[in-house]
Amino acid sequence: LALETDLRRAVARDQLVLVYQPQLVAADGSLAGVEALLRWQHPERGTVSPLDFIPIAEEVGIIAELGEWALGEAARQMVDWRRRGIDVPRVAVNLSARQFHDADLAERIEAILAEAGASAEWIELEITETAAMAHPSDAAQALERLRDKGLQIAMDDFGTGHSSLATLCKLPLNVLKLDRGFVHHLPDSDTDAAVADAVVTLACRLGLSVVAEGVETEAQRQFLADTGCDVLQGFLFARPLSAAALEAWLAARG
Ligand code: G
Ligand code: G
Ligand code: MN
Ligand code: NA
Repeated sequence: LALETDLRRAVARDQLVLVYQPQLVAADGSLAGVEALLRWQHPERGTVSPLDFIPIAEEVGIIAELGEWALGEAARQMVDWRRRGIDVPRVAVNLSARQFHDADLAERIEAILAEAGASAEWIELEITETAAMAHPSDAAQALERLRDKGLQIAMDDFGTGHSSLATLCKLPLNVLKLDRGFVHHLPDSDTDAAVADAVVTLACRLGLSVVAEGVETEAQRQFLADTGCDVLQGFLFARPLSAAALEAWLAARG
């Protein structure tokens, strides 16, 4: 497969980039952080979505390399922003289910951050509910080691997987990300409103914060803020932006 061969060379050829989507504090609109999202700039195909190449990377066994590149790049970007006085409090980086099963994940992550000169407190790792629940006791151990090193842990796409609530309560999480599938039909859908409300209540009782993703309308923003979501992310505020475009976006907000 041509794409697979190309992907194996993408890191060495500098074809991967990160884009950054702002996450805003619901209460006052200030910047809570950004989510880093991978893009592959293919010389002939143009920009390839992670939806298309992450599964290939997982299948051919190079997801760790891609994931570690993304973490290192996000960490280097944070160091650069700090040095230049650009205040981005935190960056969220997605982890694939496969990476998550590396026995030495925490040590590798620590080494990547050390090499970049980045602090663990600046980094939030996003893992999907499906990844965490596939092997919950391994997940709990791996997450505990990451949290001990000072990283924040977010459960991505929350509500779409098969969490047993008993298992969820045992995971050392900091954040639940309400899946955008539950946000899309707000505020009209009574069932989605009930889900959003239940997730906020659960998170609050467990001492976690809630990030709502896929916020596209002012009515959704208002509803989610009123419901008690802590942080909001979506096209209403900004699309995923290149580092330079994010800097311009921040400067324009004052
Ligand atoms: O930006 P969006 O279309 O870009 O992302 C699509 C999907 O790809 C999302 O589910 C997102 O979590 C995933 N994704 C984006 N960047 C990364 C990454 O660096 N690593 C992993 N494992 N998944 C990513
Ligand atoms: O699965 P994960 O949450 O990591 O994916 C982030 C994905 O969500 C990316 O593909 C990103 O481009 C997309 N995204 C971000 N904001 C919005 C939004 O407001 N609406 C929609 N439809 N997608 C969004
Ligand atoms: Mn994510
Ligand atoms: Na998500």
